[in-house]
Amino acid sequence: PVSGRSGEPGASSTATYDAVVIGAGFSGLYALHRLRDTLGLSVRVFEEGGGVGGTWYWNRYPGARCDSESYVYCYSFSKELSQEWQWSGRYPEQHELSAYLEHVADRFELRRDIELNTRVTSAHWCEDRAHWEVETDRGERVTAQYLLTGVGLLAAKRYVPRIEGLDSFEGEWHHTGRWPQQGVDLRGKRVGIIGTGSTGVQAIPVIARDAEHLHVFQRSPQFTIPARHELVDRAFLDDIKAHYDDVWRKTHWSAGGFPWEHNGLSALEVTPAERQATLEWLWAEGGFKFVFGSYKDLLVDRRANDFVSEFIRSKIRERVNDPAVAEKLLPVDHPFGSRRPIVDTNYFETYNRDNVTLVDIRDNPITEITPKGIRTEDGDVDLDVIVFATGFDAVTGPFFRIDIRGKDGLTLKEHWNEGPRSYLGLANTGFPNLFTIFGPGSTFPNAPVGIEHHVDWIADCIRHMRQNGADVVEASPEAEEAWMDRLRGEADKTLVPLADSWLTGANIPGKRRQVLIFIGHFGHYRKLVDAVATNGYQGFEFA
Ligand code: N01
Repeated sequence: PVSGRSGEPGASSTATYDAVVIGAGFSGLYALHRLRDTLGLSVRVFEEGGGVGGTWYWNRYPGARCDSESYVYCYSFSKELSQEWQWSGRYPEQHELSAYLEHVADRFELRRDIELNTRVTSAHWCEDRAHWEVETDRGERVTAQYLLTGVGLLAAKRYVPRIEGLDSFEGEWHHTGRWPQQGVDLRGKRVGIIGTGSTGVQAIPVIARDAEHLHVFQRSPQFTIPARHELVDRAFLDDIKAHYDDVWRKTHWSAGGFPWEHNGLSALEVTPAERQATLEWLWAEGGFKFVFGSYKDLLVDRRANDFVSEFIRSKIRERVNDPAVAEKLLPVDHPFGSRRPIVDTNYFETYNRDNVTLVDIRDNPITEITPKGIRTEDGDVDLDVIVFATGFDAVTGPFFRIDIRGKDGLTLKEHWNEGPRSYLGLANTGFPNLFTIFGPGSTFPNAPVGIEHHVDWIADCIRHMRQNGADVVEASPEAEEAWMDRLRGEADKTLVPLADSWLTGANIPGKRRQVLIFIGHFGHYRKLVDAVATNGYQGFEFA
Protein backbone atom coordinates (compact mmCIF):
# COMPACT_ATOMS: atom_id res chain seq x y z
CA PRO A 1 0.00 0.00 0.00
CA VAL A 2 1.04 3.53 -0.73
CA SER A 3 1.35 5.94 2.14
CA GLY A 4 -0.22 9.29 1.66
CA ARG A 5 -1.84 12.34 3.11
CA SER A 6 -5.14 13.89 2.25
CA GLY A 7 -5.44 17.36 0.82
CA GLU A 8 -7.01 20.28 2.59
CA PRO A 9 -10.08 19.29 4.57
CA GLY A 10 -13.08 19.64 2.34
CA ALA A 11 -11.08 19.36 -0.86
CA SER A 12 -12.03 16.53 -3.14
CA SER A 13 -9.07 14.17 -2.82
CA THR A 14 -8.45 10.46 -2.99
CA ALA A 15 -5.45 10.01 -0.77
CA THR A 16 -4.46 6.50 0.16
CA TYR A 17 -3.62 5.35 3.64
CA ASP A 18 -2.70 2.08 5.18
CA ALA A 19 -5.47 2.52 7.72
CA VAL A 20 -8.48 4.71 8.32
CA VAL A 21 -9.79 4.95 11.87
CA ILE A 22 -13.30 6.22 12.59
CA GLY A 23 -13.48 8.19 15.83
CA ALA A 24 -10.93 9.96 18.05
CA GLY A 25 -12.05 8.81 21.47
CA PHE A 26 -10.15 6.39 23.69
CA SER A 27 -10.19 3.81 20.85
CA GLY A 28 -9.20 5.98 17.92
CA LEU A 29 -6.42 7.85 19.71
CA TYR A 30 -4.70 4.68 20.84
CA ALA A 31 -5.25 2.97 17.46
CA LEU A 32 -3.55 5.89 15.72
CA HIS A 33 -0.61 5.81 18.09
CA ARG A 34 -0.19 2.05 17.89
CA LEU A 35 -0.53 1.66 14.12
CA ARG A 36 1.46 4.74 13.23
CA ASP A 37 4.18 4.82 15.86
CA THR A 38 4.74 1.12 16.45
CA LEU A 39 3.95 -0.38 13.04
CA GLY A 40 4.88 2.62 10.90
CA LEU A 41 1.57 2.70 9.01
CA SER A 42 0.08 5.79 7.45
CA VAL A 43 -3.17 6.46 9.29
CA ARG A 44 -6.01 8.94 8.97
CA VAL A 45 -8.51 9.43 11.77
CA PHE A 46 -11.88 11.04 11.12
CA GLU A 47 -13.75 12.47 14.08
CA GLU A 48 -17.22 13.97 14.00
CA GLY A 49 -16.68 16.14 17.08
CA GLY A 50 -14.91 19.47 17.20
CA GLY A 51 -12.31 17.99 19.56
CA VAL A 52 -10.87 14.62 20.50
CA GLY A 53 -12.44 12.59 23.31
CA GLY A 54 -15.47 10.80 21.81
CA THR A 55 -17.87 10.06 24.65
CA TRP A 56 -16.06 12.59 26.81
CA TYR A 57 -16.33 15.27 24.17
CA TRP A 58 -20.09 14.96 23.77
CA ASN A 59 -21.36 14.10 27.24
CA ARG A 60 -21.14 17.46 29.02
CA TYR A 61 -24.35 17.29 30.99
CA PRO A 62 -24.36 18.60 34.58
CA GLY A 63 -22.66 16.08 36.86
CA ALA A 64 -21.02 14.10 34.02
CA ARG A 65 -18.35 12.08 35.69
CA CYS A 66 -16.89 8.66 35.07
CA ASP A 67 -18.15 5.78 37.20
CA SER A 68 -14.80 4.01 37.01
CA GLU A 69 -11.88 4.99 39.21
CA SER A 70 -9.62 7.53 37.55
CA TYR A 71 -6.42 5.55 38.00
CA VAL A 72 -7.74 2.70 35.85
CA TYR A 73 -10.01 4.70 33.58
CA CYS A 74 -7.04 5.67 31.49
CA TYR A 75 -4.37 4.22 29.25
CA SER A 76 -1.77 1.81 30.56
CA PHE A 77 0.38 1.57 27.44
CA SER A 78 2.73 4.34 28.55
CA LYS A 79 4.10 4.18 32.04
CA GLU A 80 5.48 7.69 31.62
CA LEU A 81 2.02 9.03 30.79
CA SER A 82 0.55 7.38 33.87
CA GLN A 83 3.29 8.74 36.10
CA GLU A 84 3.02 12.29 34.75
CA TRP A 85 -0.73 12.68 34.83
CA GLN A 86 -2.33 13.80 38.12
CA TRP A 87 -5.93 12.80 38.68
CA SER A 88 -7.81 15.12 40.98
CA GLY A 89 -9.69 12.39 42.83
CA ARG A 90 -11.35 9.01 42.79
CA TYR A 91 -13.62 9.59 39.76
CA PRO A 92 -12.75 12.00 36.96
CA GLU A 93 -15.27 14.56 35.79
CA GLN A 94 -16.04 15.03 32.12
CA HIS A 95 -13.79 18.07 31.76
CA GLU A 96 -10.89 16.25 33.39
CA LEU A 97 -11.21 13.26 31.07
CA SER A 98 -11.55 15.55 28.12
CA ALA A 99 -8.36 17.36 29.22
CA TYR A 100 -6.58 14.00 29.66
CA LEU A 101 -7.44 12.89 26.13
CA GLU A 102 -6.43 16.29 24.71
CA HIS A 103 -3.13 15.87 26.55
CA VAL A 104 -2.66 12.39 25.06
CA ALA A 105 -3.31 13.81 21.58
CA ASP A 106 -0.59 16.44 22.16
CA ARG A 107 1.91 14.25 23.97
CA PHE A 108 1.93 11.59 21.25
CA GLU A 109 1.64 14.12 18.42
CA LEU A 110 -1.58 12.61 17.22
CA ARG A 111 -3.36 15.75 16.02
CA ARG A 112 -1.64 15.97 12.65
CA ASP A 113 -3.36 12.76 11.55
CA ILE A 114 -6.81 13.55 12.95
CA GLU A 115 -9.45 15.40 11.03
CA LEU A 116 -12.03 16.92 13.36
CA ASN A 117 -15.57 17.99 12.48
CA THR A 118 -15.64 15.25 9.89
CA ARG A 119 -18.09 12.39 9.89
CA VAL A 120 -17.48 9.26 7.87
CA THR A 121 -20.63 8.69 5.83
CA SER A 122 -19.69 5.55 3.92
CA ALA A 123 -17.04 2.85 3.70
CA HIS A 124 -17.18 0.36 0.85
CA TRP A 125 -14.88 -2.61 0.37
CA CYS A 126 -13.42 -2.79 -3.13
CA GLU A 127 -12.72 -6.42 -3.86
CA ASP A 128 -10.52 -5.79 -6.93
CA ARG A 129 -8.17 -3.45 -5.15
CA ALA A 130 -8.50 -5.03 -1.74
CA HIS A 131 -9.07 -1.76 0.00
CA TRP A 132 -11.75 0.32 1.69
CA GLU A 133 -13.15 3.40 -0.03
CA VAL A 134 -14.16 5.88 2.59
CA GLU A 135 -16.21 9.05 2.17
CA THR A 136 -16.87 11.86 4.60
CA ASP A 137 -19.56 14.48 5.00
CA ARG A 138 -17.02 17.05 3.82
CA GLY A 139 -16.72 15.45 0.44
CA GLU A 140 -13.42 13.73 1.01
CA ARG A 141 -12.76 10.32 -0.50
CA VAL A 142 -9.84 8.28 0.74
CA THR A 143 -8.82 4.67 0.46
CA ALA A 144 -7.21 2.42 3.03
CA GLN A 145 -6.20 -1.20 3.29
CA TYR A 146 -7.55 -1.48 6.83
CA LEU A 147 -10.61 0.11 8.36
CA LEU A 148 -10.86 0.37 12.14
CA THR A 149 -14.02 1.55 13.86
CA GLY A 150 -13.67 3.32 17.19
CA VAL A 151 -17.26 4.50 17.29
CA GLY A 152 -17.94 3.39 20.84
CA LEU A 153 -20.85 1.46 22.22
CA LEU A 154 -23.13 4.33 23.06
CA ALA A 155 -22.38 8.01 22.59
CA ALA A 156 -22.54 8.20 18.80
CA LYS A 157 -26.27 7.52 18.59
CA ARG A 158 -28.38 9.29 21.20
CA TYR A 159 -31.97 8.24 21.71
CA VAL A 160 -34.81 10.74 22.11
CA PRO A 161 -38.15 8.97 22.51
CA ARG A 162 -40.95 10.07 20.23
CA ILE A 163 -43.33 11.93 22.48
CA GLU A 164 -46.12 13.77 20.77
CA GLY A 165 -45.86 17.52 20.93
CA LEU A 166 -42.12 17.88 21.52
CA ASP A 167 -41.90 20.22 18.51
CA SER A 168 -44.46 22.52 20.09
CA PHE A 169 -42.51 22.95 23.35
CA GLU A 170 -41.71 26.64 23.84
CA GLY A 171 -38.86 26.11 26.30
CA GLU A 172 -35.45 24.51 25.67
CA TRP A 173 -34.88 20.80 25.46
CA HIS A 174 -31.58 18.93 25.37
CA HIS A 175 -30.37 15.36 25.28
CA THR A 176 -27.61 14.78 27.82
CA GLY A 177 -25.40 13.17 25.17
CA ARG A 178 -25.40 16.34 23.02
CA TRP A 179 -25.31 18.92 25.79
CA PRO A 180 -24.49 22.40 24.44
CA GLN A 181 -20.80 23.31 24.57
CA GLN A 182 -21.52 26.56 26.36
CA GLY A 183 -23.63 24.78 28.99
CA VAL A 184 -27.21 25.54 29.94
CA ASP A 185 -28.03 27.96 32.73
CA LEU A 186 -30.59 26.11 34.84
CA ARG A 187 -30.57 28.55 37.74
CA GLY A 188 -34.07 29.53 38.73
CA LYS A 189 -35.59 27.36 36.00
CA ARG A 190 -38.36 24.77 36.17
CA VAL A 191 -36.66 21.66 34.84
CA GLY A 192 -38.06 18.25 33.92
CA ILE A 193 -35.79 15.28 33.36
CA ILE A 194 -36.84 12.03 31.68
CA GLY A 195 -34.60 9.05 32.38
CA THR A 196 -32.96 7.61 35.48
CA GLY A 197 -30.14 5.48 34.05
CA SER A 198 -26.45 6.13 34.81
CA THR A 199 -26.75 9.54 33.17
CA GLY A 200 -29.94 10.68 34.89
CA VAL A 201 -28.66 9.46 38.24
CA GLN A 202 -25.52 11.58 37.83
CA ALA A 203 -27.37 14.64 36.53
CA ILE A 204 -30.36 14.75 38.89
CA PRO A 205 -28.52 15.74 42.13
CA VAL A 206 -26.53 18.43 40.30
CA ILE A 207 -29.48 19.89 38.41
CA ALA A 208 -31.51 19.91 41.64
CA ARG A 209 -28.94 22.26 43.19
CA ASP A 210 -29.45 24.85 40.44
CA ALA A 211 -33.03 24.51 39.33
CA GLU A 212 -35.89 26.31 40.98
CA HIS A 213 -37.75 23.02 40.78
CA LEU A 214 -36.89 19.65 39.27
CA HIS A 215 -39.46 17.07 38.21
CA VAL A 216 -37.99 13.62 37.65
CA PHE A 217 -40.04 11.49 35.26
CA GLN A 218 -39.10 7.95 36.22
CA ARG A 219 -40.13 4.86 34.28
CA SER A 220 -38.01 2.18 36.00
CA PRO A 221 -36.61 2.50 39.51
CA GLN A 222 -32.90 1.66 39.62
CA PHE A 223 -30.40 -0.01 41.88
CA THR A 224 -27.52 2.35 42.51
CA ILE A 225 -24.38 2.14 44.64
CA PRO A 226 -22.80 5.15 46.38
CA ALA A 227 -19.68 6.29 44.55
CA ARG A 228 -17.90 7.57 47.71
CA HIS A 229 -16.06 10.00 45.52
CA GLU A 230 -14.45 11.79 48.46
CA LEU A 231 -12.64 8.70 49.74
CA VAL A 232 -9.50 8.92 47.68
CA ASP A 233 -6.68 11.27 48.55
CA ARG A 234 -3.35 12.23 47.02
CA ALA A 235 -1.40 9.65 49.04
CA PHE A 236 -3.63 6.88 47.69
CA LEU A 237 -3.16 8.00 44.09
CA ASP A 238 0.60 8.29 44.60
CA ASP A 239 0.64 4.79 46.02
CA ILE A 240 -1.14 3.49 42.91
CA LYS A 241 1.57 5.08 40.78
CA ALA A 242 4.26 3.46 42.85
CA HIS A 243 2.62 0.06 42.24
CA TYR A 244 1.80 0.67 38.62
CA ASP A 245 2.89 -2.74 37.27
CA ASP A 246 1.01 -4.67 39.90
CA VAL A 247 -2.17 -2.62 39.59
CA TRP A 248 -2.26 -3.00 35.81
CA ARG A 249 -1.40 -6.72 35.86
CA LYS A 250 -4.41 -7.33 38.10
CA THR A 251 -6.60 -4.98 36.07
CA HIS A 252 -5.72 -6.51 32.70
CA TRP A 253 -6.80 -9.99 33.77
CA SER A 254 -9.69 -9.10 36.06
CA ALA A 255 -13.42 -9.74 35.71
CA GLY A 256 -14.38 -6.16 34.97
CA GLY A 257 -11.23 -4.18 34.20
CA PHE A 258 -10.61 -3.13 37.81
CA PRO A 259 -7.82 -4.27 40.12
CA TRP A 260 -10.00 -6.48 42.28
CA GLU A 261 -11.76 -9.85 42.11
CA HIS A 262 -14.81 -11.38 43.78
CA ASN A 263 -14.30 -12.67 47.31
CA GLY A 264 -14.42 -16.34 46.26
CA LEU A 265 -17.56 -16.99 48.31
CA SER A 266 -21.14 -17.79 47.44
CA ALA A 267 -23.71 -15.50 49.01
CA LEU A 268 -25.70 -18.66 49.68
CA GLU A 269 -23.05 -20.36 51.80
CA VAL A 270 -22.44 -17.71 54.42
CA THR A 271 -24.51 -16.86 57.48
CA PRO A 272 -26.92 -13.91 57.32
CA ALA A 273 -24.68 -12.01 59.77
CA GLU A 274 -21.57 -12.60 57.66
CA ARG A 275 -23.43 -11.57 54.52
CA GLN A 276 -24.71 -8.39 56.13
CA ALA A 277 -21.20 -7.51 57.34
CA THR A 278 -19.69 -8.11 53.90
CA LEU A 279 -22.35 -6.08 52.12
CA GLU A 280 -22.03 -3.23 54.65
CA TRP A 281 -18.27 -3.20 54.04
CA LEU A 282 -18.71 -3.17 50.26
CA TRP A 283 -21.37 -0.46 50.56
CA ALA A 284 -18.97 1.67 52.57
CA GLU A 285 -16.23 1.12 49.97
CA GLY A 286 -18.65 2.15 47.21
CA GLY A 287 -18.37 2.10 43.44
CA PHE A 288 -18.00 -0.93 41.20
CA LYS A 289 -16.16 -2.82 43.92
CA PHE A 290 -19.66 -3.55 45.24
CA VAL A 291 -20.18 -5.59 42.06
CA PHE A 292 -16.79 -7.00 41.15
CA GLY A 293 -15.41 -7.42 44.68
CA SER A 294 -18.57 -9.12 45.91
CA TYR A 295 -19.87 -12.71 45.91
CA LYS A 296 -18.91 -14.95 43.03
CA ASP A 297 -22.53 -15.85 42.30
CA LEU A 298 -23.96 -12.34 42.49
CA LEU A 299 -24.48 -12.00 38.74
CA VAL A 300 -25.29 -15.61 37.93
CA ASP A 301 -27.55 -16.98 40.66
CA ARG A 302 -30.92 -15.38 41.27
CA ARG A 303 -31.09 -16.57 44.90
CA ALA A 304 -27.68 -15.07 45.71
CA ASN A 305 -28.65 -11.94 43.86
CA ASP A 306 -31.91 -11.61 45.80
CA PHE A 307 -29.97 -11.10 49.04
CA VAL A 308 -27.93 -8.31 47.52
CA SER A 309 -30.89 -6.71 45.74
CA GLU A 310 -32.85 -6.66 49.00
CA PHE A 311 -29.85 -5.17 50.81
CA ILE A 312 -29.81 -2.27 48.31
CA ARG A 313 -33.55 -1.79 48.64
CA SER A 314 -33.12 -1.51 52.42
CA LYS A 315 -30.54 1.22 51.83
CA ILE A 316 -32.93 3.11 49.56
CA ARG A 317 -35.57 3.03 52.30
CA GLU A 318 -32.97 4.47 54.70
CA ARG A 319 -31.84 7.18 52.30
CA VAL A 320 -35.28 8.55 51.37
CA ASN A 321 -37.24 10.31 54.13
CA ASP A 322 -40.76 9.96 52.72
CA PRO A 323 -41.74 6.26 52.74
CA ALA A 324 -44.23 6.77 49.89
CA VAL A 325 -41.49 8.28 47.70
CA ALA A 326 -39.03 5.57 48.77
CA GLU A 327 -41.52 2.91 47.72
CA LYS A 328 -41.71 4.37 44.21
CA LEU A 329 -37.91 4.34 43.99
CA LEU A 330 -37.55 0.64 44.84
CA PRO A 331 -36.38 -1.48 41.90
CA VAL A 332 -38.35 -4.71 41.83
CA ASP A 333 -38.61 -5.65 38.16
CA HIS A 334 -35.03 -6.77 37.55
CA PRO A 335 -32.16 -8.26 39.58
CA PHE A 336 -29.28 -6.00 40.60
CA GLY A 337 -26.50 -6.14 37.99
CA SER A 338 -28.73 -7.44 35.19
CA ARG A 339 -28.56 -3.88 33.88
CA ARG A 340 -25.27 -2.01 33.79
CA PRO A 341 -24.79 -1.10 37.48
CA ILE A 342 -25.20 2.55 38.41
CA VAL A 343 -22.99 4.52 40.77
CA ASP A 344 -24.28 7.68 42.43
CA THR A 345 -23.47 10.67 44.55
CA ASN A 346 -26.47 11.73 46.68
CA TYR A 347 -29.00 10.39 44.18
CA PHE A 348 -31.62 9.09 46.57
CA GLU A 349 -31.02 11.90 49.08
CA THR A 350 -31.98 14.35 46.33
CA TYR A 351 -35.59 13.22 46.69
CA ASN A 352 -35.53 14.64 50.23
CA ARG A 353 -35.23 18.17 48.81
CA ASP A 354 -38.29 20.42 48.72
CA ASN A 355 -37.58 21.44 45.14
CA VAL A 356 -37.60 17.89 43.73
CA THR A 357 -40.69 15.92 42.73
CA LEU A 358 -40.71 12.33 41.57
CA VAL A 359 -43.26 11.50 38.88
CA ASP A 360 -43.73 7.77 38.53
CA ILE A 361 -44.70 7.47 34.87
CA ARG A 362 -45.59 3.81 35.19
CA ASP A 363 -48.52 4.90 37.39
CA ASN A 364 -49.01 8.25 35.77
CA PRO A 365 -47.85 8.09 32.12
CA ILE A 366 -46.73 11.02 30.03
CA THR A 367 -49.43 11.64 27.44
CA GLU A 368 -47.82 14.46 25.46
CA ILE A 369 -45.55 17.46 25.52
CA THR A 370 -47.37 20.77 25.32
CA PRO A 371 -45.98 24.25 24.55
CA LYS A 372 -45.75 24.79 28.32
CA GLY A 373 -44.37 21.48 29.57
CA ILE A 374 -45.16 17.83 30.08
CA ARG A 375 -48.71 16.50 30.31
CA THR A 376 -49.32 13.34 32.30
CA GLU A 377 -52.54 11.48 32.91
CA ASP A 378 -52.76 13.22 36.30
CA GLY A 379 -52.17 16.75 34.98
CA ASP A 380 -49.74 19.27 33.51
CA VAL A 381 -46.22 20.08 34.73
CA ASP A 382 -45.08 23.51 33.49
CA LEU A 383 -41.40 23.58 32.55
CA ASP A 384 -38.73 25.88 31.15
CA VAL A 385 -36.30 23.10 30.22
CA ILE A 386 -36.74 19.41 29.41
CA VAL A 387 -33.70 17.16 29.76
CA PHE A 388 -33.70 13.83 27.96
CA ALA A 389 -31.43 11.40 29.81
CA THR A 390 -32.93 8.66 27.72
CA GLY A 391 -29.77 6.92 26.61
CA PHE A 392 -28.54 5.62 23.31
CA ASP A 393 -29.30 3.25 20.47
CA ALA A 394 -26.35 1.28 21.74
CA VAL A 395 -23.87 -1.02 20.05
CA THR A 396 -25.47 -1.16 16.58
CA GLY A 397 -26.69 2.47 16.38
CA PRO A 398 -23.21 3.98 15.89
CA PHE A 399 -22.53 1.59 12.99
CA PHE A 400 -25.82 2.16 11.23
CA ARG A 401 -25.05 5.86 10.87
CA ILE A 402 -22.39 4.81 8.36
CA ASP A 403 -23.09 3.07 5.06
CA ILE A 404 -20.65 0.17 5.51
CA ARG A 405 -20.56 -2.36 2.67
CA GLY A 406 -18.40 -5.45 2.47
CA LYS A 407 -17.95 -8.07 -0.23
CA ASP A 408 -20.53 -8.12 -3.05
CA GLY A 409 -21.92 -4.84 -1.77
CA LEU A 410 -23.42 -6.49 1.32
CA THR A 411 -24.32 -3.81 3.84
CA LEU A 412 -23.51 -4.26 7.50
CA LYS A 413 -27.22 -3.68 8.13
CA GLU A 414 -28.04 -6.67 5.94
CA HIS A 415 -25.37 -8.79 7.59
CA TRP A 416 -26.84 -7.84 10.97
CA ASN A 417 -30.41 -8.26 9.82
CA GLU A 418 -31.10 -10.73 12.59
CA GLY A 419 -29.08 -8.85 15.18
CA PRO A 420 -25.40 -7.91 15.17
CA ARG A 421 -22.87 -10.64 14.53
CA SER A 422 -19.12 -10.80 14.87
CA TYR A 423 -16.18 -13.01 15.51
CA LEU A 424 -14.61 -12.14 18.89
CA GLY A 425 -16.27 -8.72 18.72
CA LEU A 426 -13.46 -7.76 16.37
CA ALA A 427 -14.30 -8.94 12.85
CA ASN A 428 -17.20 -9.81 10.57
CA THR A 429 -17.55 -12.42 7.83
CA GLY A 430 -17.81 -10.72 4.44
CA PHE A 431 -16.08 -7.55 5.69
CA PRO A 432 -12.37 -8.10 5.04
CA ASN A 433 -9.83 -5.95 6.85
CA LEU A 434 -12.55 -4.34 8.97
CA PHE A 435 -11.67 -4.32 12.66
CA THR A 436 -14.28 -3.19 15.17
CA ILE A 437 -12.68 -1.90 18.35
CA PHE A 438 -15.10 -2.73 21.20
CA GLY A 439 -17.61 -3.83 18.57
CA PRO A 440 -20.75 -5.93 19.03
CA GLY A 441 -19.95 -9.24 20.64
CA SER A 442 -16.86 -8.02 22.49
CA THR A 443 -16.68 -7.68 26.26
CA PHE A 444 -17.70 -4.60 28.19
CA PRO A 445 -15.20 -4.09 30.99
CA ASN A 446 -14.01 -0.74 32.27
CA ALA A 447 -13.74 0.74 28.78
CA PRO A 448 -10.09 1.82 28.33
CA VAL A 449 -8.90 -1.60 29.49
CA GLY A 450 -10.97 -3.42 26.88
CA ILE A 451 -10.07 -0.90 24.22
CA GLU A 452 -6.31 -1.21 24.73
CA HIS A 453 -6.58 -4.99 24.52
CA HIS A 454 -8.51 -4.78 21.24
CA VAL A 455 -6.17 -2.27 19.66
CA ASP A 456 -3.10 -4.31 20.64
CA TRP A 457 -4.69 -7.43 19.21
CA ILE A 458 -5.53 -5.69 15.93
CA ALA A 459 -2.02 -4.23 15.64
CA ASP A 460 -0.52 -7.69 16.20
CA CYS A 461 -2.80 -9.15 13.55
CA ILE A 462 -1.77 -6.50 11.02
CA ARG A 463 1.88 -7.10 11.87
CA HIS A 464 1.32 -10.83 11.36
CA MET A 465 -0.23 -10.12 7.95
CA ARG A 466 2.67 -7.97 6.88
CA GLN A 467 5.24 -10.46 8.03
CA ASN A 468 3.47 -13.23 6.17
CA GLY A 469 2.68 -11.39 2.96
CA ALA A 470 -1.09 -11.39 3.47
CA ASP A 471 -3.10 -8.45 2.15
CA VAL A 472 -6.52 -9.48 3.38
CA VAL A 473 -7.93 -11.06 6.54
CA GLU A 474 -11.50 -12.18 7.05
CA ALA A 475 -13.38 -14.12 9.71
CA SER A 476 -14.76 -17.43 8.46
CA PRO A 477 -18.54 -18.00 8.58
CA GLU A 478 -18.04 -21.00 10.86
CA ALA A 479 -15.97 -18.98 13.33
CA GLU A 480 -18.55 -16.22 13.38
CA GLU A 481 -21.38 -18.68 13.95
CA ALA A 482 -19.50 -20.44 16.74
CA TRP A 483 -18.79 -17.10 18.43
CA MET A 484 -22.47 -16.16 18.31
CA ASP A 485 -23.37 -19.50 19.92
CA ARG A 486 -20.80 -18.89 22.59
CA LEU A 487 -22.12 -15.38 23.19
CA ARG A 488 -25.64 -16.66 23.72
CA GLY A 489 -24.35 -19.44 25.97
CA GLU A 490 -22.34 -17.05 28.15
CA ALA A 491 -25.25 -14.61 28.45
CA ASP A 492 -27.64 -17.38 29.44
CA LYS A 493 -25.41 -18.26 32.39
CA THR A 494 -26.02 -14.77 33.79
CA LEU A 495 -28.98 -12.66 34.88
CA VAL A 496 -28.52 -10.10 32.09
CA PRO A 497 -31.16 -11.55 29.74
CA LEU A 498 -33.75 -10.99 32.49
CA ALA A 499 -33.64 -7.20 32.22
CA ASP A 500 -34.79 -4.69 29.65
CA SER A 501 -31.84 -2.41 28.95
CA TRP A 502 -29.47 -1.28 26.23
CA LEU A 503 -27.44 -4.46 26.83
CA THR A 504 -30.32 -6.46 25.36
CA GLY A 505 -31.47 -3.87 22.82
CA ALA A 506 -34.73 -3.56 24.77
CA ASN A 507 -34.34 0.19 25.35
CA ILE A 508 -35.19 1.04 21.74
CA PRO A 509 -38.76 0.40 20.56
CA GLY A 510 -38.76 -2.16 17.75
CA LYS A 511 -35.11 -3.17 18.19
CA ARG A 512 -34.52 -6.91 18.10
CA ARG A 513 -33.95 -8.30 21.58
CA GLN A 514 -30.55 -9.94 21.86
CA VAL A 515 -27.66 -9.69 24.30
CA LEU A 516 -25.36 -7.45 22.29
CA ILE A 517 -22.04 -8.06 23.98
CA PHE A 518 -20.02 -10.92 25.47
CA ILE A 519 -21.20 -11.08 29.06
CA GLY A 520 -18.56 -12.68 31.16
CA HIS A 521 -15.22 -12.37 32.86
CA PHE A 522 -12.98 -9.95 30.96
CA GLY A 523 -9.76 -11.82 31.80
CA HIS A 524 -11.27 -15.03 30.41
CA TYR A 525 -12.35 -13.25 27.24
CA ARG A 526 -8.87 -11.82 26.88
CA LYS A 527 -7.30 -15.27 27.21
CA LEU A 528 -9.67 -16.68 24.64
CA VAL A 529 -9.03 -13.93 22.10
CA ASP A 530 -5.28 -14.01 22.65
CA ALA A 531 -5.27 -17.80 22.18
CA VAL A 532 -6.87 -17.34 18.75
CA ALA A 533 -3.83 -15.28 17.74
CA THR A 534 -1.21 -17.56 19.28
CA ASN A 535 -2.85 -20.55 17.58
CA GLY A 536 -2.29 -19.05 14.15
CA TYR A 537 -5.38 -16.85 14.06
CA GLN A 538 -7.88 -19.68 14.21
CA GLY A 539 -11.11 -18.82 12.45
CA PHE A 540 -9.52 -16.21 10.22
CA GLU A 541 -8.69 -16.67 6.55
CA PHE A 542 -5.79 -14.76 5.01
CA ALA A 543 -5.16 -14.02 1.34
O1 N01 B 1 -29.10 5.52 29.38
P1 N01 B 1 -29.93 4.27 29.90
P2 N01 B 1 -27.94 6.35 30.14
N1 N01 B 1 -39.99 7.32 28.50
O2 N01 B 1 -30.42 3.60 28.64
C1 N01 B 1 -35.43 6.08 30.36
C2 N01 B 1 -22.98 4.65 30.11
N2 N01 B 1 -22.76 5.77 31.02
O3 N01 B 1 -27.53 7.46 29.25
O4 N01 B 1 -35.19 2.19 32.69
C3 N01 B 1 -39.49 7.43 29.73
O5 N01 B 1 -29.21 3.49 30.87
C4 N01 B 1 -35.09 4.68 30.78
O6 N01 B 1 -36.17 4.08 31.45
P3 N01 B 1 -36.21 2.48 31.63
C5 N01 B 1 -23.33 3.40 30.91
O7 N01 B 1 -22.80 2.28 30.30
C6 N01 B 1 -21.59 5.79 31.66
O8 N01 B 1 -28.37 6.67 31.51
O9 N01 B 1 -35.81 1.91 30.29
N3 N01 B 1 -38.26 7.07 30.09
C7 N01 B 1 -33.87 4.95 31.64
O10 N01 B 1 -34.23 5.40 32.89
C8 N01 B 1 -24.82 3.42 30.85
O11 N01 B 1 -25.41 2.16 31.10
C9 N01 B 1 -21.33 6.79 32.53
O12 N01 B 1 -37.58 2.18 32.00
C10 N01 B 1 -37.50 6.55 29.13
C11 N01 B 1 -33.20 6.10 30.88
O13 N01 B 1 -34.20 6.72 30.11
C12 N01 B 1 -25.05 3.91 29.45
O14 N01 B 1 -24.06 4.92 29.27
C13 N01 B 1 -22.27 7.78 32.77
C14 N01 B 1 -37.95 6.39 27.81
C15 N01 B 1 -32.12 5.62 29.94
O15 N01 B 1 -31.14 4.96 30.65
C16 N01 B 1 -26.39 4.50 29.17
O16 N01 B 1 -26.78 5.32 30.27
C17 N01 B 1 -23.45 7.75 32.09
C18 N01 B 1 -39.25 6.80 27.52
N4 N01 B 1 -39.78 6.66 26.30
C19 N01 B 1 -23.70 6.74 31.20
N5 N01 B 1 -36.95 5.87 27.09
C20 N01 B 1 -20.01 6.79 33.22
O17 N01 B 1 -19.88 7.37 34.23
C21 N01 B 1 -35.93 5.70 27.93
N6 N01 B 1 -36.25 6.10 29.16
C22 N01 B 1 -18.88 6.05 32.64
